[in-house]
Amino acid sequence: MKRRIGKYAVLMALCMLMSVVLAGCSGKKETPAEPEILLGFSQLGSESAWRIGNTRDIEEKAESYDISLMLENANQKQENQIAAIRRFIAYQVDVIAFSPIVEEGWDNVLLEAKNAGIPVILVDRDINTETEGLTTCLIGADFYKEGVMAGEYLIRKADSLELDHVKIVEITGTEDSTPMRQRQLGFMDTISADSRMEVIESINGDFLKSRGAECMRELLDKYGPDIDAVYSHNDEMTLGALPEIENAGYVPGSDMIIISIDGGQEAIDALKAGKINCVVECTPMLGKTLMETTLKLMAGGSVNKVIHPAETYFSDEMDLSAIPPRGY
Ligand code: GZL
Repeated sequence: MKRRIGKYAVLMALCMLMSVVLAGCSGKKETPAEPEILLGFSQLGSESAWRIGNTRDIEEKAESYDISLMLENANQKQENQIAAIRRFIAYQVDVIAFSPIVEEGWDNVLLEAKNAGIPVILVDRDINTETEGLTTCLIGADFYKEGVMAGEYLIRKADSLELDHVKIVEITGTEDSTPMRQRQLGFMDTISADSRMEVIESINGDFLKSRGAECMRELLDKYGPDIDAVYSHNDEMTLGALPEIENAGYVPGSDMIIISIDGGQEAIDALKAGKINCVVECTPMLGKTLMETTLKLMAGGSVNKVIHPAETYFSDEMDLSAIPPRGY
């Protein structure tokens, strides 16, 4: 903030001078422009349509809320996010926001931000720490609930197909990330009481399309026709898996129940085509809430510790024609 006080003093003096001159001419009292708010945002990468949509939305909303945005893309590396946060501190931004790629390993750099007096907003994903007060709030989905919605759908689908046993393969997101941990926990907690359900293997696809394809090939080689259901933690991996299922001679959505999470346009199109049975929504449109929270913090206001967006699911149980364009 010190770095910018000098600049503000000059700016304010110029504004005062201008307003005096103009008032002298027009007789109207001008109020000086509000100093800009500088938000530093560390985005974890560009691994999926969800992430690209999230970045685009944050950039668009920063512009519409007139907040100056310093956005750095970490290309899926935690060390790049830590370095970006240190740059934001050195630049004395007003607020830091970031989407932590994994939950652990943030205490030191967040302590530096705290000591610099810069509030930190978590976007999309959470951190796991014993230290209180490192972050101000979390703006992001209830991933546990997404896992529950996926599990509840599978139970209803098993009922409607009158299945007495459901062998499930799970393709998980990035190891130790909040969505991976919570989507798995919510799903397992929901199906565990149903004796028909059996998870025969869980494999890490890192939220990537290419890894989703590799994982599905491996699972088909191992289990082939024994697979009754695929639970995939994001659309990208699902969209990588679908062609592998078809290449192996199976019909996704019929021979195997396919459940995915995110709700991007391509997955919704596959749902409408009957290749996916259920898509749980996870909105990337967090920019508006991030900007409003930033403005509130800068005005000295208080914010909720956790801010979850409203989310739903889409499935072959409903009229899919009414789903509006997804925007990501
Ligand atoms: C979820 C987000 C996940 C998406 C993936 O909020 O963190 O990361 O589900 C993305 O598509 O890679």
